[in-house]
Amino acid sequence: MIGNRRIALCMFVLLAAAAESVAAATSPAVQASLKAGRPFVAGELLVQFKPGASEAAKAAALGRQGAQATRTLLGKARRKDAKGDLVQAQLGKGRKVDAALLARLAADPAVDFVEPNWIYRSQQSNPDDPGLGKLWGMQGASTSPAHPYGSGALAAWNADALCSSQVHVGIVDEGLMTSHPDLRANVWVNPGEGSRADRKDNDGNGLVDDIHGWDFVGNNASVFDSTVDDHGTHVAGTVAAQANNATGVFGVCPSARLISAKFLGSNGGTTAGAVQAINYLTELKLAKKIRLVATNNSWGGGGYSQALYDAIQTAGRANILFVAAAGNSGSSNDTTPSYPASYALPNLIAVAAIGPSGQLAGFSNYGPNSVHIAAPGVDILSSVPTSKRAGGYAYMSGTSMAAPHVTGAAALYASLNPCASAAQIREALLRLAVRDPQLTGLVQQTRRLDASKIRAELACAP
Ligand SMILES: [Ca+2]
Ligand SMILES: [Ca+2]
Ligand SMILES: [Ca+2]
Ligand SMILES: [Ca+2]
Repeated sequence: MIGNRRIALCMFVLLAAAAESVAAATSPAVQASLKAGRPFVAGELLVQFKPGASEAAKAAALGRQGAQATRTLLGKARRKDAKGDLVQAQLGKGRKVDAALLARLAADPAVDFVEPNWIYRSQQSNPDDPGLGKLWGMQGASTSPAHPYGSGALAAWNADALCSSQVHVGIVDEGLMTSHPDLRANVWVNPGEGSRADRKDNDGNGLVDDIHGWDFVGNNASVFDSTVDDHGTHVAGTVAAQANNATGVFGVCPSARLISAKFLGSNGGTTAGAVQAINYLTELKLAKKIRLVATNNSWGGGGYSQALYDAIQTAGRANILFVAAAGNSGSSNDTTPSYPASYALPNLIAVAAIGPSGQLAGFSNYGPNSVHIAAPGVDILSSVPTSKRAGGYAYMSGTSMAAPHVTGAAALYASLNPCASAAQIREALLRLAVRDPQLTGLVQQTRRLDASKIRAELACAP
């Protein structure tokens, strides 16, 4: 049996656009911004009409795309240049702003150009999530509020080094609460199944209605079943809880898409479940060409398994990083291996937990040869289900909570470096880590996670 180990779990309820194929008519810069997942107001457009376009032609152009003008931002008569009306428009219900819609509208003879209504933030501003002051793991030495041993994810946010919604992460764990108010915007929807269950395996992968992932414990599509999915929901929140939604907390990569591969139930999980869960995610990536860059694996305790080793290695060949909690036995993985953290594979990062003092947590496994990095894992506030329907927040501690800080950082790096391989992401996270003498003899090269310096740095091959 593989049991997810966690300790000191105290509950504190605090508070309750994928780009399609792009036509040439949309500006390449707008396409690139869409692709990068830059935020915009849902359903809103800015439309620049040509100077000669009649009122009827303008209304017809919008109407054909299910849109209507809500106001004129700049009328032709008042303009100093030779352009026509600049209009703000609203899409009808059920329509969304994407590259295809922009291209269709831009191709209309009445239209000069069209773009999303981008959302800007003042630089150096914090997200408005009320939990910010309690998220020591997200703070950094130079942020406000500051925490010297936090991951520095907030500093990356402040520097506009933003997470992309094109990046996907697999949560191999319990299930996760897909309706949680701080997660639901980032829960993956399988494009091959659509958002509505129809009891058909529409994408032909052998799993009926795997809309948000799959439950390998119950062998069914419901990846959230009850409050027993609190650990998976908590881990998911640290990776990618939504930021700047005036709600709760936020994750290290707060726009990344979360795919649930549930294999831990109330009695833990098994090698069979873990292998299926990991292979499911690898197959999804290969079949659907989604940018699934990492899996989070906050579990351990089983014996050595060649089958599990093979599954992780296969994921690596598909450029999926495997982020593993080092274990909560307070022992050395160098002398007593803890699986899966101790599999020596190039796509695996084993993560130890530090507390707010920067010291290794008493429960955390360690190993200067086999544990690669440390990250915040004590008194970590994140999302949980408080009932079948209600989402809340709770503090948890464990290497289970440290690993998702690293997984989120991997997703953030991949957001800013879209051509990075798993090996390059791993190398970058280890290179950018802070060397902390408190971790001497405990963690390889005394590394502690530092997401504050994650930036675009890799060019894509031409
Ligand atoms: Ca399916
Ligand atoms: Ca279906
Ligand atoms: Ca289920
Ligand atoms: Ca939030």
